[in-house]
Amino acid sequence: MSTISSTPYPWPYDGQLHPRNTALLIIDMQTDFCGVGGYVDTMGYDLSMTRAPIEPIRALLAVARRCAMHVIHTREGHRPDLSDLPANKRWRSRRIGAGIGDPGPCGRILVRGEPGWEIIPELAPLPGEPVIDKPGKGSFCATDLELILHTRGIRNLILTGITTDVCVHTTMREANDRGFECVMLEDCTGATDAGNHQAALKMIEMQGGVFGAVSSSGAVIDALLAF
Ligand code: C5J
Repeated sequence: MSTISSTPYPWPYDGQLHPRNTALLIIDMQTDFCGVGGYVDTMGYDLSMTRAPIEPIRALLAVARRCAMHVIHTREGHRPDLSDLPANKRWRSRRIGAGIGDPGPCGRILVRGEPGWEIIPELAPLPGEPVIDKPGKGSFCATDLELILHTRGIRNLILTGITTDVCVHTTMREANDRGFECVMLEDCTGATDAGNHQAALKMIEMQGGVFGAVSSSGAVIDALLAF
């Protein structure tokens, strides 16, 4: 039996924690969400909030790789011809002055292949680590993530990345509904709004852990070092 210290219950629920059945999921750590000149910066948000998780994720990633735990990255982005960009998503982004598909300081905003869409160098994927390209907020919608998880025998998901209240939360909800056992790490996530970050974490803990549990990178590192 192995669990990590987390709220509202020690995670995972059944004590079946092992690097072989668990994945570190790193969501959307792209320049567009945390870099100067990217989408979030162009919208005018404080980048320190979405950059805060970089170092905690980097430290956890190093330990996860040493323990041969599964590591999976995601990127939000659209095809260059924008055929997978819903008109309302584009319209809303243009309202706030950062039109998806429009040119910006880091290339076309949230378009696959552009500099802003790349994962930041500090957290660059290694060969063999799957990278899931997704057109939406959730990582399961219009992707092969679920198939990859099943193929690898993964049933526990450690959720990190940005933003807490949007892509990370949507992915946690999607995963929970599919029967995966999820934990979100509070220091390895960040939002464009501090209140939303806190609220997103609080929502997980209601109803006995309605979407899973909340923990920190330190608790996961402690557990991994025991393997
Ligand atoms: C957003 C994301 N916030 N990765 N995307 O639009 O959370």
